[in-house]
Amino acid sequence: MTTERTWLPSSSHWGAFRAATDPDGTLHVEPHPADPAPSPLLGNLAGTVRHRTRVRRPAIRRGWLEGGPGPTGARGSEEFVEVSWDTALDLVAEQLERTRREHGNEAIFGGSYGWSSAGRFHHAQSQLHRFHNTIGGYTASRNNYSFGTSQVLLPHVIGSTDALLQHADSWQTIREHTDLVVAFGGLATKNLSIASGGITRHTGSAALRDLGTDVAVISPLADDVPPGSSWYPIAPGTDVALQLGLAHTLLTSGHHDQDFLERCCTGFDVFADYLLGERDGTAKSAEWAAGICGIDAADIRALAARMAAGRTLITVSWSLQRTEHGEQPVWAGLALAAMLGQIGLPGGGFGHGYGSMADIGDDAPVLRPPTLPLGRNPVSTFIPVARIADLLLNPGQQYDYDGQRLTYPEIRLVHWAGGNPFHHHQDLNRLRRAFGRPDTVVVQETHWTATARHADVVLPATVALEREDVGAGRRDSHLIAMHQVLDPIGEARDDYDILAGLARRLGVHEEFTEGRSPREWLVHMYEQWRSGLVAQGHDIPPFAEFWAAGDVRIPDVPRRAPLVAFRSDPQQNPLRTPSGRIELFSATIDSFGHPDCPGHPAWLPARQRRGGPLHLIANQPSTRLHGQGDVGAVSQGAKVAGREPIRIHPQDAAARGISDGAVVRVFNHLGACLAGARVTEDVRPGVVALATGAWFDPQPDPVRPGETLCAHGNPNVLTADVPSSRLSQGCAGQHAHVEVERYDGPVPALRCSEPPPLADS
Ligand SMILES: Nc1nc2c(c(=O)[nH]1)N[C@H]1C(S)=C(S)[C@@H](COP(=O)(O)OP(=O)(O)OC[C@H]3O[C@@H](n4cnc5c(=O)[nH]c(N)nc54)[C@H](O)[C@@H]3O)O[C@H]1N2
Ligand SMILES: Nc1nc2c(c(=O)[nH]1)N[C@H]1C(S)=C(S)[C@@H](COP(=O)(O)OP(=O)(O)OC[C@H]3O[C@@H](n4cnc5c(=O)[nH]c(N)nc54)[C@H](O)[C@@H]3O)O[C@H]1N2
Ligand SMILES: [Mo]
Repeated sequence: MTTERTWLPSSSHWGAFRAATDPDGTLHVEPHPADPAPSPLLGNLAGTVRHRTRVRRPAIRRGWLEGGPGPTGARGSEEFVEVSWDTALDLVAEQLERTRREHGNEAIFGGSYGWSSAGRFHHAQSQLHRFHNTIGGYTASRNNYSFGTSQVLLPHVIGSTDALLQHADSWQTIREHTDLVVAFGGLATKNLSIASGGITRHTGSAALRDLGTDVAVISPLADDVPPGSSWYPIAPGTDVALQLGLAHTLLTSGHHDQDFLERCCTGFDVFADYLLGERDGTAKSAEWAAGICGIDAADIRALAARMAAGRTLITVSWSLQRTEHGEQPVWAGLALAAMLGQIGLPGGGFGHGYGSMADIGDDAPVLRPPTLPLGRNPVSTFIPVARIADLLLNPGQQYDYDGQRLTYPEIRLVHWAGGNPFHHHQDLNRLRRAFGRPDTVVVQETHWTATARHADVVLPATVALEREDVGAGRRDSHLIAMHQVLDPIGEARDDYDILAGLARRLGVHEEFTEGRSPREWLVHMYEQWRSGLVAQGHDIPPFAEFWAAGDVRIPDVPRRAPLVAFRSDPQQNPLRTPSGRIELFSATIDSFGHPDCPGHPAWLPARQRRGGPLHLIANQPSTRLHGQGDVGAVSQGAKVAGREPIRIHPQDAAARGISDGAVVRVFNHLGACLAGARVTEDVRPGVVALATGAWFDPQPDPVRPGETLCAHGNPNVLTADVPSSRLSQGCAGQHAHVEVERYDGPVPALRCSEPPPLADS
């Protein structure tokens, strides 16, 4: 017996969809009809939006409510008291007011990094920034966790990130023109589920399957290898050695493009001297590289010959720069491509992020979707985003960033909306100490995440399905009319509504809201977007028509190819680098004098790393987006004994008496977690893989008195809180060194999948 369901359109970072509810509240989700390969992550939604870990009422940590604001070690371990909205908003407004009066707006950290949800208006991070801009500003964060190291490096060496990311060649162009793709960091199909802001048509996995081009995949994991390609199972963290070995082979066999290097690049002479070992006495030959990266010298030479024989695309995944010295694999990859001389030719040259995100290689138009105006932040203080724990722990301390000497301000109040630092940051035990420092921590969250549990005031936010919005990614085929499908849970409010309530108490309601309801904002943002396109001659329907139809096709706009123009005439179309060309030696970077990022791409052995004999890869999860959806069916279905799966090679498992399905303890000098063993030849010997995103669940170790562990398997208890380098201060969380042992103690029940202890006021 089937009843007629009313399907309403909505969207998420993992794809557009339509949803319907049964009278009993069951949520049904179907992919957008135009999506040829919908993401399996849609399967997490139904179990997530109504999960018992939803925050239902405003809640305040008992110690803060009774003892007032101030530094404390109690965050993350005390019960919460549920209060009325008026009480919660009055108290937060009072602390915002006190903080800016006594310490200045700089003492408010509003950087609030995180992906929140799809939807251009209710994007929590944007709402929060707009709100703080209306009350005098905040200490901000700069760059992202995704490719924050490249965001600092690339402007110095190729003038911008856009040329490589926004204007990347499409899979179609690669299919037509490319003979060989050399993919450092692989081409992980799992990552192609995701595009920030949404994606209506997933075309990446099919394009990869039918590429019809030779692909050489350089990765320690087999799942980064599309069918039909050759796998080079490299030792993690050694790609630069391989890249230099390839470059040395090209140089000594005369396969480098001298004309391109002279016309379009600067500094090749310095790099060539380095390859030949003119100054350090070490030639970066294929034999030298083989000794470091574990790929045979003969295979390296053969790969170099193949690269020189046809149209070659060298691509480096974002994961490689999310490591110590993360600039180097990106810069060395660019140098290698420059030596082949094909940068600016279709399907050739250098790519960054193929296999990292769905919108790299997509052929949908690059067009700015409707946008919420954020205003201006009167405070100029910022941190590079991954320095959050240093900021809170070390006020007054100086540090380097992109050639500047900056000082950490003193933060008194932290306000987070739409992000989960207890998911995204490294060394979570250190982050817990850092979160003990401010006077007040306010978190707007949909769920009782670890970040919400470490707050003083938790304000319950609606999820996207509980409100109206318009959704699209930066490169998307459709703009989606996101209808409201569900009533807000409990007393949850939209972030906009929460912030408008604070704005009213602080006397800036009119500035913040401009007098518009959410629906009026949607119409306003849409019509602004539409009028720009109509002026360019596109036919876009008015809002009411768009809303009724459920989506609108985003018009095709001409693709730009800045590197093509540059290549054809570097004098007329210079890059925005000091020389106007690709910099294989950067006098600017060299002048900063950082040993961890010299003036040309270089092999920098990892700093002495304690921790253990196994190299841990903490990559993106295939079963969810970061921590989002971890309580959903797809993520839960992949757990092993209720813990996050860790993959380990049969040799390493046998040596430790670990069998498939066993609970293991993963540990190093920074922390420990439990995980569920998956014994598989899909990982290189000596490597273990534990994806990010299992909800952090710190508990007393049942076996070792006085120690704690994450009972669930969050790898960020094991990653070191060190920057990629002093140049970029980027996130280096992709790698750690660990030991793994069989765990025979009592397996603690998870606390993260229940709300924390809540009391009534
Ligand atoms: N070890 C290691 N760590 C990493 C990485 C790695 O490779 N290795 N990768 C890093 C990368 S690339 C990234 S991008 C980060 C991602 O880190 P985050 O973006 O912080 O991770 P998410 O889990 O997506 O967090 C978004 C949060 O927003 C909440 N949310 C969703 N919708 C709303 C809403 O409407 N309102 C409010 N108030 N909240 C909402 C969700 O519940 C969720 O908790 O992680 C980084 N961390
Ligand atoms: N399903 C899913 N997809 C996602 C996300 C998600 O959470 N879930 N997150 C999205 C986000 S925010 C981002 S920024 C992108 C990130 O995109 P990436 O950073 O590229 O993704 P990762 O999965 O972290 O890493 C990709 C692969 O790099 C390989 N790798 C790691 N270390 C090394 C090394 O030293 N050498 C070599 N050669 N390979 C190595 C690993 O095998 C890993 O599978 O992913 C996006 N896509
Ligand atoms: Mo990311």
